[in-house]
Amino acid sequence: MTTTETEPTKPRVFSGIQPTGRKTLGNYSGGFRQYVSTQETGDAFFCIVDLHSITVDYDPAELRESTLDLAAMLFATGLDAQRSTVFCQSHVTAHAEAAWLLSAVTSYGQLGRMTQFKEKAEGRDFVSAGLFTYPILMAGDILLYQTDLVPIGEDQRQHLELARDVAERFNHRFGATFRVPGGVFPEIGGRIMDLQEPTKKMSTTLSSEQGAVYLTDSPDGIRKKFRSAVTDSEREVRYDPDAKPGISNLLEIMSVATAEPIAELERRFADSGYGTFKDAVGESVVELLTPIRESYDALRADERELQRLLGVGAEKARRVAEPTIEAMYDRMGFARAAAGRLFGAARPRGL
Ligand code: ATP
Ligand code: LTN
Repeated sequence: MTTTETEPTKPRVFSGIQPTGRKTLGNYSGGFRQYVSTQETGDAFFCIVDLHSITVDYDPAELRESTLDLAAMLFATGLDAQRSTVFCQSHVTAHAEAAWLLSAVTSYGQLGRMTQFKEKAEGRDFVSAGLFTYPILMAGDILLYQTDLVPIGEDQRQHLELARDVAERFNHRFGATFRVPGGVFPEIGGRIMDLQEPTKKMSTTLSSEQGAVYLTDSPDGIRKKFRSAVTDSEREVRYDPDAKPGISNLLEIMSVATAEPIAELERRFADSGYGTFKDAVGESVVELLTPIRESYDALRADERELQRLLGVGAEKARRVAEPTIEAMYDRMGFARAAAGRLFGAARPRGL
């Protein structure tokens, strides 16, 4: 007798990261580090979300460069092109199409409640419509791939919630089309704070030079930033984010860098002054980032190889996104041309 045992399918993993500015230790903690660990367990897609980057003021020449910078950093932090699909959002036109179609099932009121929109719009002379509709594009990114798991930092929780609402509303209105994705958040380091203003998140676009640690900072630059990190007037290394945001942030950072539990770090530094503790945190980050920076420099030097890898990724991504975008058009009632994309294309994965 033959049995046809089907292998359990791996969860589909998807995340996106913007090619703007220099990537920070916060991005490492909530982003890169989680991409590498989820790549081990799932069928993973990582997208350089260049279409998202045009929602705030930007320079076209810089965007081109920082797209390759980010591709090099994704591989330098441990993504393996054999196992993960790394690609650029604008290379797969279904992303822009999905955003428009999903705008029909996205609530204007919910978009207005997004904290990232409010923070980024505040005090600007010009606020683009794209900054407002940004979460719809992100929902499309995720839903096109029938994603199970989305590794992200805490700041993206609200956007993921919106993506889930959009998926459910579409499924309800037009018939089952999307998987409803879940988030993967780090236990420690889901929200790394600014070193100078520890009640605000360390941000690519909003932090000051001294407040953010960049993945390409020099060892001495890193040491200096930690030495001048804002703490409090007590002399106790204790984890208490409400009362001691600066010290708690440093404990989280060191725990991320060394994989040691926070309680153990508290014990180790119980009798040290803040100066000794800050130096130790800085040194642990130097140790974490030095090999990454070296690998980044080597990978970034070969642009053709980076472009080749992104080309391979885009081809795979297009193939995987195609059945979903087709199903979306179909279920929403669009008459499809006989040539080109076929009416009644393959059903999306698992539905
Ligand atoms: P901005 O700071 O301008 O809002 P960003 O750095 O959040 O931009 P991305 O580079 O696209 O935007 O973020 C990539 C990933 O890094 C996301 O999953 C995000 O949640 C995570 N991330 C960003 N900042 C932090 C932080 N301070 N702590 C933990 N995770 C973070
Ligand atoms: N909005 C996210 C970037 C992003 C993303 C995504 C993350 C765009 N599309 C899809 C996860 C899944 C940010 O600002 N960090």
